[in-house]
Amino acid sequence: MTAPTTQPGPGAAAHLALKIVVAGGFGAGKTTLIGSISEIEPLTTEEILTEAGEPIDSLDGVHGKVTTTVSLDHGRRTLTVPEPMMLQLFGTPGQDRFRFLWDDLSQGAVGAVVLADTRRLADSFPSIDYFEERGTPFVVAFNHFDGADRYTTGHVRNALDLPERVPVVDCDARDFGSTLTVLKTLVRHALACLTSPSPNQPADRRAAHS
Ligand SMILES: Nc1nc2c(ncn2[C@@H]2O[C@H](COP(=O)(O)OP(=O)(O)OP(=O)(O)O)[C@@H](O)[C@H]2O)c(=O)[nH]1
Ligand SMILES: [Mg+2]
Repeated sequence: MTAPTTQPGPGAAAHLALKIVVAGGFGAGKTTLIGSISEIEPLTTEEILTEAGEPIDSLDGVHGKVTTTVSLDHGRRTLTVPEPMMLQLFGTPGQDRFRFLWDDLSQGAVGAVVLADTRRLADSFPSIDYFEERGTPFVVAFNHFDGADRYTTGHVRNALDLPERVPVVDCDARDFGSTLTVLKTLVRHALACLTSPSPNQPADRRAAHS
C-alpha cells in the first residue's frame, strides 16, 4: 500500500491527500455515492444501457437502470476529522468487461469502499477478493434499495464471510451524511492499518456460500 502524501489544500494548512477507490457490483450505487459527497462537480462517464448489452450485463435485480459507468467516476471531499485531509475519490465501472481498469484506478489508493447491493450481495465478492489480495484496507457499505429485504450488519458480515477487522456499515449512497460516515469509517480503518497492518486471508467465499 502506498503511504499517504501531503499537498497544499485550501487555506494555509497542508492537507493529507488520500486516494480512495469506490468499488462494488454493477448498479450498487458507486456513481451515486461519489456524487452525494463530492465538493466539486463529479466527473462521470455514463453511457446509456442498450438492449444489445442485455445478454452480457445481467439486469436481474436492477431493472430500471438506464445508464452505466464505462470508465471511472471522480470526486473530491475535504475532511477536517479525524484530521484535515483531502479525499480523492475514484469510482470503478461495475461491469465485468471493464475490470481491466481496476488496477489503474486502485494504484496508490490507501483504502476502498466496497458497495454491496443487498439484492445482489454476491456481486461484491470480486471487489472484496480484489482488495484482500492487494492488501488494500476496505470497508463494506451495504445499501437498502427500495423493496429489498432488510439486512443487519451481522447478516451482511456473515453472508460475505468478512472477518471482524473489516468494518461493515449500512448506508444510503444518495445521502451526504450517510456517505460521510462511510468515508470516515474507511479513513480511520486505513490509518489504523498503516500503523498495525494485519495479514490478509482471502476466503474462498463462493465455495462457502454456493
Ligand atoms: N434506494 C437506494 N437507491 C440507490 C442507492 N444508491 C444508488 N441508488 C440508485 O441506484 C441506481 C444505480 O446507481 P449508480 O450510482 O448508477 O450505480 P453504479 O454502481 O455506479 O452503477 P454502474 O456504474 O453501472 O456499476 C440509481 O438510480 C441510484 O439512484 C441507495 O443507497 N439507496
Ligand atoms: Mg457507476
